Amino acid sequence: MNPLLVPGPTRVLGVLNVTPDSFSDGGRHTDDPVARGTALYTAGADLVDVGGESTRPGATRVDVAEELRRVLPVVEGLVAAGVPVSVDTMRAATARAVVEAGAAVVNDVSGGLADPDMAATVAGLDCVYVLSHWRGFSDVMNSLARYEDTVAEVGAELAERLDAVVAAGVDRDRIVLDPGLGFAKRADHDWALLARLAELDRFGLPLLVGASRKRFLGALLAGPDGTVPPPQERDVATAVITGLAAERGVWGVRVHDVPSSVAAVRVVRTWQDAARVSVP
Ligand code: PMM
Repeated sequence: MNPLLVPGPTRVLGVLNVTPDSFSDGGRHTDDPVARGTALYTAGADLVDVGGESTRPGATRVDVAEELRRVLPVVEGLVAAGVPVSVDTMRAATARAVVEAGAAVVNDVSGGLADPDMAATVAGLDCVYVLSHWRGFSDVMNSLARYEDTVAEVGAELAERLDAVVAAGVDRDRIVLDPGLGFAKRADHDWALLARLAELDRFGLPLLVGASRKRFLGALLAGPDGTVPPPQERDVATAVITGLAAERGVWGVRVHDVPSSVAAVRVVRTWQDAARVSVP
């Protein structure tokens, strides 16, 4: 089994967006992304998730050359510093280049749908593959947020993608599933998926949850006058979700604020350990 997937405490993936336009930290970390990524690792992240293309609603796409120009030097720098790296990309060419540069995880928010070559490419690479639920690119995804039964449909669509990716040659035992919170989902869809996460356990695969600072938390925390707090003020709510997800046994959480989620995972682990010993 890939060492990253050996059962253990919930992994914390620290977000490192190397983009000028990501919704919560776009443009803030472009000065010295390797230093920022190394700091996330030092703060307790198990992996640093490097992304060169914003997936925020309405974002426009960058081409593969630009994506590689943004992420490859950062991956190389982090790998050289001994930091385990995941790369957030929907492109097969980028996935290949970053894994060849030492990245351990390909985090594809499109579940292989955005690039028809992704699954076959990942099949030939030595990496973990995060397969997320997705229905369409950022410019159209909000119009695709229609469900009769969100959890059942997301589960069925994940099952379809899982079959396709496995048929293309990716070993099932290196796949992580992600419900894709916020991707073609409204707040009530996101909450339903979190509340019924256990229904995704039927795949017998590790789960990743990416709730960090997302719109549904902004809506949750809106003031009485409807003012929505900025993404940076949603970290406490994010850490609570990390704790609940850890308690449920998810494999990983993808977060912007690493220390608060590391603390949440540690609380849950210590609580669970204490429940197993008898103290006089
Ligand atoms: N969300 C974002 C980007 N990448 N990857 C996974 N696996 N799951 C997610 O929920 C996810 C992701 C969205 O936003 P950001 O990078 O702008 O925070």
